[in-house]
Amino acid sequence: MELTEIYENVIEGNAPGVQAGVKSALDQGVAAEVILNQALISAMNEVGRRFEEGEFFVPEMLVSARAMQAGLGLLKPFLMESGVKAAGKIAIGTVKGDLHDIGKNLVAMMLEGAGFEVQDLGVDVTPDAFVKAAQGGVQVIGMSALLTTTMNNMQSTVQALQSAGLRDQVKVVIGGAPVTDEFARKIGADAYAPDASNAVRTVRQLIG
Ligand code: B12
Repeated sequence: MELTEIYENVIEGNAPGVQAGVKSALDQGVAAEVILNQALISAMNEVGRRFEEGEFFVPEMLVSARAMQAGLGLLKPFLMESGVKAAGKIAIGTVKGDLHDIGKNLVAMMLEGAGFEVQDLGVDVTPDAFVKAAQGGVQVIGMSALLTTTMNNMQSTVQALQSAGLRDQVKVVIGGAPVTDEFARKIGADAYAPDASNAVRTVRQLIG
């Protein structure tokens, strides 16, 4: 079965294997969301578990991440449901000190597919860079953090927006594995979303 094969290939860091599996699953009519959730994301969860257990180290995590991204590239056109256009502008980035970008890229991709104009600020984004983006006229600032040590930089960004007098002009939405709804409220963000499809729904609500 393709899904198990894709899952195994992500864990082994076999990018060509992942791509072949994704192509073949798509050819067989397996939905892109199913491939994403049941093969790619669940494999990354297992990679995280193995890292935690000391079975995997950073190099293994990295090759798995590359293999996942190779698969994600093929899913992109299928995940980007077309239709509604120009729903608004959002700038998204991974906060300062944090290099994890798979989730952020996925959220950016889904937002684009939903008709938003997305400015991707990349990784290791300083509060200042978020402020500059807000000055550029986006309606929403999206922040991603995967580390408990970097999630506090979300708060620094909210404060920087405040100091720059921009807090009332932009909505702030945050996400990433360690982030919660409660944390979002605590740091003065407008919203939290647990995954990419909820991110689209949340941003729509914030703007609408
Ligand atoms: C892949 C990976 C890496 C790769 C990243 C490659 C890349 N290009 O992104 C590499 C190897 C570089 C890496 C490095 C490190 N990592 Co790492 N990594 C992971 C891993 C296995 C998977 C993350 C991932 O991509 N998941 C898949 C995506 C799709 O999920 P996601 O990011 O959560 O995103 C979803 C949602 O959270 C949400 N979302 C995400 N962003 C946003 C933003 C907005 C606005 C919204 C609304 C929603 C949203 O939507 C997404 C889609 O559904 C996790 C384990 C895990 N289970 O999370 C560890 C993990 C995050 N890493 C960890 C650690 C410790 C590190 C290192 C410190 C290791 C080291 N000793 O060097 C470094 C830190 C480097 C740095 N400065 O950032 C720990 C963090 C522990 C902690 N509590 O802080 C984890 C949890 C592993 C573990 N179990 O211990 N890592």
